Amino acid sequence: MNLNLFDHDYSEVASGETHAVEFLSAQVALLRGFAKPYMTDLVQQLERITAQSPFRHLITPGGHRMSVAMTNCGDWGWTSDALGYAYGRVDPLSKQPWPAMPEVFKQLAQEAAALGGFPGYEPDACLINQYAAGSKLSLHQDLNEVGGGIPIVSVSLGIPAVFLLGGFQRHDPTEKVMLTHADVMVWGGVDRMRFHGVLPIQPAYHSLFGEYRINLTFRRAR
Ligand code: MD3
Ligand code: FE
Repeated sequence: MNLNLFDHDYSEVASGETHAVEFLSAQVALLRGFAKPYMTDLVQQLERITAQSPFRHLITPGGHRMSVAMTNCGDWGWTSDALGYAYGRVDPLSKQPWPAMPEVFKQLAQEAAALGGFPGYEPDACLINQYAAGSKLSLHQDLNEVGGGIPIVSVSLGIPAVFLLGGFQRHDPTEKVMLTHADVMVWGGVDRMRFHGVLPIQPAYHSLFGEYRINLTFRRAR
């Protein structure tokens, strides 16, 4: 795959917001540092969400404990159990609805999506992944959401990760992309069904997030 890392655009959205956008593929946009201005609010809201619905290690249908710990906010939350993967309105741990999606999350996702070429984005789910040293996410496709190429917006926080961007078949070659604190990715349209994953996280320390990497992925579940 040809990563046009030098093909820089400088995009502007309705709000007047501008930011440098690197297109890694036709409809995969990388906005380095885009989450910086939102950081204080993001940290505060993450504390509120995880107090209500704590991070937990899900068991896959194959019986494996995931090394990434997860929680959700929004109308729908992604979970996994022995029966399969699915979106639900209730957190199986707290037995309460998932915490509401904070306005600042919605605003960040919407502005990033617009800069990535997807105006009018209305996510109804946000999966929150917590990586410690050694946590990884094997190559997979995200298949539990509605179709139509509606984008996923990803926000990386804390210690760095090497992200694997693959093709449309499991054994297609992958490209490595370093994702660091406050980087935002938007991927939709033709690129929405690409295989992707995260290599085992190296031990590191971040002043705001300690020994962890947190990744928010905004989605349209329904
Ligand atoms: C897919 N999370 O939760 S998001 C997941 O960093 C997930 O926690 C990863 O995969 C994480 O399902 C990656 C970032 C991402 C960026 C670009 C992509 C996923 C992509 C391009 C194509 C397909
Ligand atoms: Fe994924």
